[in-house]
Order: sequence, then C-alpha cells, then structure tokens
Amino acid sequence: MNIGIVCYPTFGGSGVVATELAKGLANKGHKLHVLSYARPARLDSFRTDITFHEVDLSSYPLFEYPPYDLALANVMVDLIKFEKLDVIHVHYAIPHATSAYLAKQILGEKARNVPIITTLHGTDITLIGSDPSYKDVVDFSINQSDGVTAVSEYLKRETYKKFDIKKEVEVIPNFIDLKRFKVSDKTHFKKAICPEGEKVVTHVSNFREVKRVPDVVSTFHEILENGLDAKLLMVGDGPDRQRAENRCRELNICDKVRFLGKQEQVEEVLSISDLFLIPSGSETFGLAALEAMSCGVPVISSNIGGLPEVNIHGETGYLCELGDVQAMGQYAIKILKDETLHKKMSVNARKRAEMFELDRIVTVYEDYYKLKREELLKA
Ligand code: GMT
Repeated sequence: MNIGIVCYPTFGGSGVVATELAKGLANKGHKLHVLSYARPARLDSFRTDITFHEVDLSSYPLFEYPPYDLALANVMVDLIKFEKLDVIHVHYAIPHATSAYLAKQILGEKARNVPIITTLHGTDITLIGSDPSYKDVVDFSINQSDGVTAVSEYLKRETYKKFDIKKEVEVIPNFIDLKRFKVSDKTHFKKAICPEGEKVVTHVSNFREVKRVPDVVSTFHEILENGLDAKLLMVGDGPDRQRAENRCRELNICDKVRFLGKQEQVEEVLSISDLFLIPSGSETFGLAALEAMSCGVPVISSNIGGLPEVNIHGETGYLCELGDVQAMGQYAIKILKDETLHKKMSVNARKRAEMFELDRIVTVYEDYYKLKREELLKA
C-alpha cells in the first residue's frame, strides 16, 4: 500500500508512535509518506521506502497565524493525486483530522476509496480538544474519519464521554521496539554518574505541567531522606524544567540530580536506571513508562488515565494516588532496597512490555487499513 502518515515531529508521544509505525510498515514492504512541519525526531536515517514531506508555510503580511491546516490539506491533495495514496493515517486529531477531511472533500470521487484513519493520542481529547475553542470542529472531524483508533481503553472511554462520537473507536495500543529498548552494557556510563554505586532513578518527559516534574524531585527527596543514596536523571526539556531545578535548589539536592536535556538514545539512560518515575496528572497511555519497562526498569506512576493498562501494581512497579509523593517515595525505597523484589519486577516489566511488541501492533494497524479500504470499496 501507499500510506500517508501525518504527525507532529516531536521527540515523544504521538510523533514517536507515528514515526515508528511508518518504519514498521515500510519494513513490511509498504511505501510510506510522512507529512509534518519539520522532520520527525525519530525519522533519523535515509530510507528509499519512506519519503518525508515538509509542510511549508508561506508567510504573508496578513497572516499573523499562517493557516497550517490548509497547507497540510494541500499536501494531502497532492499526494493522493500524484502518489496515489491508498490510506491517510493522521495522528492527533487537531488539526490533522480536519485537514484530511478537507483534502478528501476537495478531491471528491478521486479520493472516495482512500480511508482517513484518525488515531487519538491524548491531549487532543483530554485537554485541548475538549476546549470550547476547538470542540465542535474536533467532534465533526472525528465523526468524518473512516476509522478512529485510540491508544488505550481509557482514551476510548474519555472520547465517548467528552465528544458526541457516532463511530466505533478501535483500541490499538502503543507499541515498543524490543530490540532497541533492551538493557545494554553501559557500565562506564553508570560508573561516571554513580561512582559510589548509588541507585539511579530516572524521569523522561517533555517537562510540561501535566508531567508534574516537581513531584519527581519531591519523590526523589523522599528517597534520600529515607537514607538511600541515589542519583536522579532528568531526561527531556520543556516549560517546567526551571520549576524542577528550583525545587532541587530549595531541597538542597542539586549534587544528586542531573538534568540531561533531550536525548536521542533514551534506551542508553534506561539501561543504567534502577527505577522510573512518571507521576503525571494525565496520561492516556504513558509510552515513556513502556520504554522503561522494556529495558527492565520497574515503574512508579500515578494511578490515572491509561497508566494502569501499562504498569501493573505490585508486578511491574506501583501505582499511587496523584500527587502522593510520600507513597511514591516509600514504594521507591521498597523496590530499591530489596534486590529480590527489584529483580522480580524488572523481569515482569520486560515481560509486560513484550505484550506491546512492535511487529504485532503494526500488523493490527495494517489489517485495520485493509478493513477500512474494503468497507469503502463495498459502500
Ligand atoms: O505526553 C505528551 O506530552 C505528548 C503526547 C502527544 O500527544 O504527543 O502524548 C500522548 O500520546 C502518547 C502516545 O500515544 C501517550 O503515550 C501519552 O500518554 C499521551 N500524553 C498524555 O496523555 C498527556
């Protein structure tokens, strides 16, 4: 098939899922076209079976806000016409699903059999999508898609709760490349960071408010207060980094915390980690938790959203009430002080990650595309 994938080019979340899906589908022999306003972070090497199309925004004095959604629709029209796309798969409803609808309307009969698949990832439903300034358009665009998928059962429920959706939402969970996200020997790296054999606690995110990064620091402080020597690795960057750094200064623990910024090879950091913290206020799936688990790192997360579908309480780590840094700290100590428990949870975490294996989920998407094409052909 000729498949168009539309996404945000970001380091984490939906951008990663979309790009890894494109690579997985190309590995199965499909021809992929990836559309975004910048080259996605994970589309990092040249391949003849994946073409990147940068959506270019012309500036014009009247355009204080250049209309990205229109430029994107225009690229879609072009690709359906000249690259003969069989499917358009958009990741994140705003504005991608709306642009896809517009492209299809523009082409009329010519695009009749090209299904638009919209994958909902999270904040397009739980936060920004349900904001009154977008809600009606999002509602309409989702209903106009030929297929709608959500990355967790939780997100499916939220979608029905927050919008008037008449379509069946199919849950296709996020996936993981088990060959990439596995423990590798990084002893030299660990020695450099923890010369005294301290435990390594890690957090990876885009440091947005929803990630509650100050809670990561407070939880880590609890660990230190309970007499366990450890280092905290903060991977990523974003608006709340300064708050997190300030919290470290207030608690006087700066020598124990390393802010590593954005990292391409997160799996290398995870390879030296003993514990992963993800205390988010909202998380439809928690891909970062799955990446950690795939590297055999037990996870302590908040008990919200789709996280309980990934992290299993008492097996792969622990789930705690939102904001309960004391409980998170206590569970962290429990895992880090008990080698047998740590080993057991580490093995369980990797096993659980295996249930989200990349090839299997890519096939589920492939079958879903075929089904939606058949439905259009029959209609
Ligand atoms: O979490 C983010 O900040 C990025 C966001 C996105 O849409 O790119 O991530 C969402 O999609 C990911 C991939 O499906 C999920 O793993 C994240 O849980 C979800 N984030 C939130 O719900 C906050």
